[in-house]
Amino acid sequence: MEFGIEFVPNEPAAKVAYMAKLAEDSGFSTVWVTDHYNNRDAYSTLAVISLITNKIKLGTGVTNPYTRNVAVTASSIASINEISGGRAILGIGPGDKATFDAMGIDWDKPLSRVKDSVIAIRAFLGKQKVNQAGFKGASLAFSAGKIPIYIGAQGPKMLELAGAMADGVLINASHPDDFKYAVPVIRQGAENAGRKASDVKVCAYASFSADKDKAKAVNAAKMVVAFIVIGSPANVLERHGINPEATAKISSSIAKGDFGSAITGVTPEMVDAFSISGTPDDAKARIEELTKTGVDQIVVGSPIGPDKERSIKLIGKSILK
Ligand code: F42
Repeated sequence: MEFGIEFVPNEPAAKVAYMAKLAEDSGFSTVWVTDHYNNRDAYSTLAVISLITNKIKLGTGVTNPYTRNVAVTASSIASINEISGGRAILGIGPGDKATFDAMGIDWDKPLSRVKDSVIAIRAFLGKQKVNQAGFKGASLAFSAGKIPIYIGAQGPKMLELAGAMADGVLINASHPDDFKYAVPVIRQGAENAGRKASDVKVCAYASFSADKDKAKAVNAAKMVVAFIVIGSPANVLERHGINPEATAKISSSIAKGDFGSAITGVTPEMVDAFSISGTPDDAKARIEELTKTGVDQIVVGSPIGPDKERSIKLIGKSILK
């Protein structure tokens, strides 16, 4: 099992890069930086991380084809690949509807948009002239090297698309049941496209919270879990037996800005379904289950733990080594 780690650039790049260096020293293989217009810029953050690390791979986790023109995305990730000595990975997904609404962006045909964008970006990275996806002979003026492309996916069609064309898939989920559903869909997509299942790395982009004190770890995860619960489609909540009334209560608390009540509304079942939370031994048990479902990489995502720095060291010492 490989281990990646997610950082949200909601702090200055130097701080995120400090944590990324700690993650590298603790044994993580990949750092994924999220992309939302209202946080620090993902590529600037990755550039700073590139300069203070030596071997950890560096990915956008994930960007999208709506807020950035994909010719610019190709140039940005190629630059990160150059700065880092070939360590870049492009993570791209359809994006986050809530932020698009606020930006006045239409979420038009996300599936085809991701597919066309990946084809165009591969062509840009191969220094070809691009004449699809609305481009009229655009091309990059420099060579980027080989950069893997991972697709962020949850829905069945996006998972199938990832199986058909991506080097990997980043799935926002933490529970084996979600992967028992997703992995066969990805593999079918790969098979239909004449590829091998092993051509597509499956990554569990999981909400993760580790501490020696289980209660502290679980409490730190609750706010993240609350947001996942209210953002999850009905079929996913049903898969985990989550009561719709409990979900509606959390949703209404968050809408009112009453985060205390939202946290109180998060049940142990919700924590179990939507995060990997607890002591390192609890996490190891869950990781073993995920391995059996076909997951290749666990991405340790927010909150990481009640004290991020301490938790990275703890995960490194007790889970990764
Ligand atoms: N989003 C961000 O904006 N920033 C991030 O940093 C970020 C990180 C991240 C990490 C891991 C991860 O898994 C997701 C992440 N996301 C992030 C969210 C990501 O961008 C997507 O929102 C998320 O993966 C959800 O995608 P989805 O697979 O559920 O796809 C949506 C669009 C969906 O509805 N898919 C359907 C499906 O079955 O897969 C298909 C919908 C469809 O077929 N649409 C048709 C089409 O052509 O697109 C059009 C249908 C019509 O009627 O028009």
